[in-house]
Amino acid sequence: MDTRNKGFNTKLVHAGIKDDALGSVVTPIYQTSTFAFRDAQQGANRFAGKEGGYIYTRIGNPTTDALEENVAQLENGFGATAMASGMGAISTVYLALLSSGDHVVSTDSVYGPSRGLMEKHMSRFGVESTYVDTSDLDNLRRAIRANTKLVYVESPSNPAMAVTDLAAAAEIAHAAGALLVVDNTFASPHLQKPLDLGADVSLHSVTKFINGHADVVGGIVVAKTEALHKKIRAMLIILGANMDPHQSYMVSRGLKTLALRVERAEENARQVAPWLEAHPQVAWVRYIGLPSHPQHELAKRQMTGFGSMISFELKGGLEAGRIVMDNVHLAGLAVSLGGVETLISHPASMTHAGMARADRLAAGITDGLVRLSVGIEDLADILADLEQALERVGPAAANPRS
Ligand code: LCS
Repeated sequence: MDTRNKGFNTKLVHAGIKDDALGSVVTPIYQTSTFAFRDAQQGANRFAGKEGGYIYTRIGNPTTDALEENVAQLENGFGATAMASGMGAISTVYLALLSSGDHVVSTDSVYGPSRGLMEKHMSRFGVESTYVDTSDLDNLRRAIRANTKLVYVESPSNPAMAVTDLAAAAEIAHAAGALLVVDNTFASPHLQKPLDLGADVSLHSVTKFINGHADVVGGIVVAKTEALHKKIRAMLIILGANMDPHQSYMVSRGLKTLALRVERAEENARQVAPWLEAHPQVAWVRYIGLPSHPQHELAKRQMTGFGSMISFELKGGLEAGRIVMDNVHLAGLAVSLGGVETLISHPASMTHAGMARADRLAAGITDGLVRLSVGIEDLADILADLEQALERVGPAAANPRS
């Protein structure tokens, strides 16, 4: 079925599915490393690109193709490339699009390793980078240099929840002759379509909302044009960070319910965020659906929902946050996010521990920031769990920082 002109939910369920001779309703797992040629000439033709067909799973596999076609359609890209992990996707994009002497401007509060890879490793190969709060476009404009080739934005960012105006960032990048790459993991394709807003590349850790069941690690990159898609795919093939067919099958399975899961989790988060904000133990809450969020209006404009990621800090700072994390029972104390289960974590000592403290603080990732990925459980149970953990902190008034 041609799903390109169908609605988002229809694409989620049907896009990319490969028909097979037995009438399988979903794309089967082609768990094979290689594909036999009819004869030597066919092998030579496939390698020369004179004939279609599969060669070798690092180069292409039908199960992975099905997922790639689905996500490319969801975000209106020319094509998508699936990787072994979100970091596999990010490293492939950096290596495909950057060369020695190039400069990158990026969001200061990106996922820690995305920044670590750039500052600690791409720098060894002569790539320069500047990290700024891209939610203020003047910072982005000021950071652009003559050799800026890439603007790399994470919006909403992990875990500061900073939102960047993607259409404006695309204009600034393009005027400077640079490409705009967006890490769309926190929004998911259901809530934000960066390519429609002017970005050249959108990427995801599919470990999060796209797979949604905390049972697979993976990544995917969607490119707007054929030229960019080919460049990224060629780098992936040579780098070898490809997604395995079984992994692709699992992700395709999870993806079908993306909209249902994201909407249900957001329904909960829309209740949890104001509940936390009103709680006497809580110093501040960052949730893009709250009017108190500095980019709430922008998020409303460029996204179709607010999602389910909440950052907050207790009046008792890190010490109080630790008490809550140690006493939740329903919420899992674990990194990762975007699954059906509620998870709680502490970025400063976990996902962003590799960042210099001064950079971390400048990016709004305070020592006491606690991150909550709200799941699809019953709201009453999520709130009761948080309430009993917050009770362990003791009365707010007795706290030195309250
Ligand atoms: N981009 C974002 C926004 C992420 O949050 C992550 C992982 C990645 C990329 C990398 O993806 P991966 O290789 O792990 O599939 N974020 C994590 C987090 O916040 N906790 O654990 C992993």
